[in-house]
Amino acid sequence: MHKLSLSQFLLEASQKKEPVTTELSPLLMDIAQACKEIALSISRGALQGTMGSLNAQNVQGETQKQLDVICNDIFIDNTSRCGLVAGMVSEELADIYLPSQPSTATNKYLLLFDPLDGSSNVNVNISVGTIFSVLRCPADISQPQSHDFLQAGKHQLCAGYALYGTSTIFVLSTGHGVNGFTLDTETGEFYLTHPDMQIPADTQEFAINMSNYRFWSAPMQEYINECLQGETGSRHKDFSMRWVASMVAEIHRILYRGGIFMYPADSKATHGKLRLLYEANPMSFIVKQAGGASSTSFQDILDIMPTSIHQRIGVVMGSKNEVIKAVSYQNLSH
Ligand code: AHM
Ligand code: MG
Repeated sequence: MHKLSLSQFLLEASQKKEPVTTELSPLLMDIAQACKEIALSISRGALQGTMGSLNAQNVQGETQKQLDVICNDIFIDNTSRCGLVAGMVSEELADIYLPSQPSTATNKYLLLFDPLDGSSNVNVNISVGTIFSVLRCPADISQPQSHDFLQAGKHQLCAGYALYGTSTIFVLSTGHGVNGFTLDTETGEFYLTHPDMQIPADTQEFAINMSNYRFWSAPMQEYINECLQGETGSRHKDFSMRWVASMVAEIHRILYRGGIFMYPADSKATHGKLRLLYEANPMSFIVKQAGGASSTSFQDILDIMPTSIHQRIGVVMGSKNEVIKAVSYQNLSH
């Protein structure tokens, strides 16, 4: 069986005259390399003595794990080299990061990432991931500042994630659909295994942290109540529920077989839990490219004009018709 490697895939995209993919290819190969190294580091966690927490908190006030910091360093090391990145935003860094060698490329990019999403799962051997987003660096800016990163998600040039699960899968969109590549641990190459991923428009599976029920808005409670009533309720169909507490695993499952993923803003987390620039936006870009939808319940996530680099947001995303349905409860309440 002929297998198409990630580098061959990017070359073919260049031949099809996809300018963004062509320009970003060196950076995408560096990101893929970072993800391979992160996969290795995570898999060796207990053996290399890196499973613990640090006596430190990140800018979100969350306790950092040793692996959060290690994965952040791996990601920065690998992506600073190609000379295309003018600046970075990471979940693990309070401020923006500028590579020590300023980019001299004509077209420069901004890289935003969560190096180890779902890291509370890492000690218990459950899937975690890396999420990334690429924006254009404004013209004539070689040393970007925080405000240069505050661009609506619809302006992303590229987004992707790596899922470290039973195998390592790298999923990518440069605005021409969504493709998934599996790491062959024998050759060290990613190969195309999930071409043109499409999210089914309808679903009978939802993902939400039910323990937050009492904090949700009345429309969100009502939506979930009706899912739980199943065949006997107004939805006339039974639903199943999943919650991995690892957004990358959740979204990957939805890309594969449909579903709706929700982490709404509520009375406990009034701005939501997930971060707009390096969690909600890249995942929304991928979900939309795969035919799905994403919303805060009030607004399309990709239309939001960010106000700060670590901004949080409520999230409802996945199968298009189910997202429309979930958001409609909110609208009915007005
Ligand atoms: P993190 O970036 O600190 O790992 O937090 C994000 C994660 C998501 O992957 C997941 O959807 C969510 O937090 C789980 O939250 P909870 O533990 O409240 O269920
Ligand atoms: Mg995260």
